[in-house]
Amino acid sequence: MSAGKLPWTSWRHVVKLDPDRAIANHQLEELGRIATDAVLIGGTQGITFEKTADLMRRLRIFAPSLPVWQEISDQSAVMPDADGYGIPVALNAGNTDWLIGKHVEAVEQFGRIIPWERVVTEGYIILNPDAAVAKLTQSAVPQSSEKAVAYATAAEQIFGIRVIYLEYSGKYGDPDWVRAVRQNTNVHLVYGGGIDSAEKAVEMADIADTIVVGNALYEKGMDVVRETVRAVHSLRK
Ligand code: 1GP
Repeated sequence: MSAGKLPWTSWRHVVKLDPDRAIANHQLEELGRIATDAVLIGGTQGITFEKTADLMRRLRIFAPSLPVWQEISDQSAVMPDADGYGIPVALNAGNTDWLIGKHVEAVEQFGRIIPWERVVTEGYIILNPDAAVAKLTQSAVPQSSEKAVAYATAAEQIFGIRVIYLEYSGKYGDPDWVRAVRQNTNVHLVYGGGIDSAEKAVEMADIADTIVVGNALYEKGMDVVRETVRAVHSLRK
């Protein structure tokens, strides 16, 4: 964000919806009733304009009160009517396209029409070497929590990034690593990966500012979302 309060700051529980995966209208309706704080539309593979537009349109119809943000991974699928945009910067990408290359291309092409006041930079640290995003970005996955902290500190202090996303996508992460980053930075800390129960949600939400639930919704259904939202909101922070 260019100025003011980051919308992220009040979000404790976010659901990530992948346009490449099927979700029924009644599930979106249910999602609207469960008090998750926001929906983030994003994914790594198979993202097209058509699939993203369909999901966006149905969210507006069936869950009209939910804030819908889009995490942009492909500039051909940008939704003009999203409430805001997360721009991932893959801090540990081996392929610099995902660190700055694609961002420069997008600015060259769309710079004058990008609503910067609705854009948040997400400094991703990819921590699961088996995740699709690790392969796509050819990530150098940190081998120690000290290295993960160094990435986060460099992002915060050198690059001025205010949101760090610890991405374990598909795998439950190590709370000690998340805690180490928490204790050594003042960023808004987002955790995502493998949250499929109230216990895991509480454990990570107790450390991070925002937790993201993705895969479990598709694998286990809406009960997981309900259970994790309730668990997170029972914590004081
Ligand atoms: C993925 O961090 C999110 O980008 C959530 O991870 O799909 O493992 O829940 P899961």
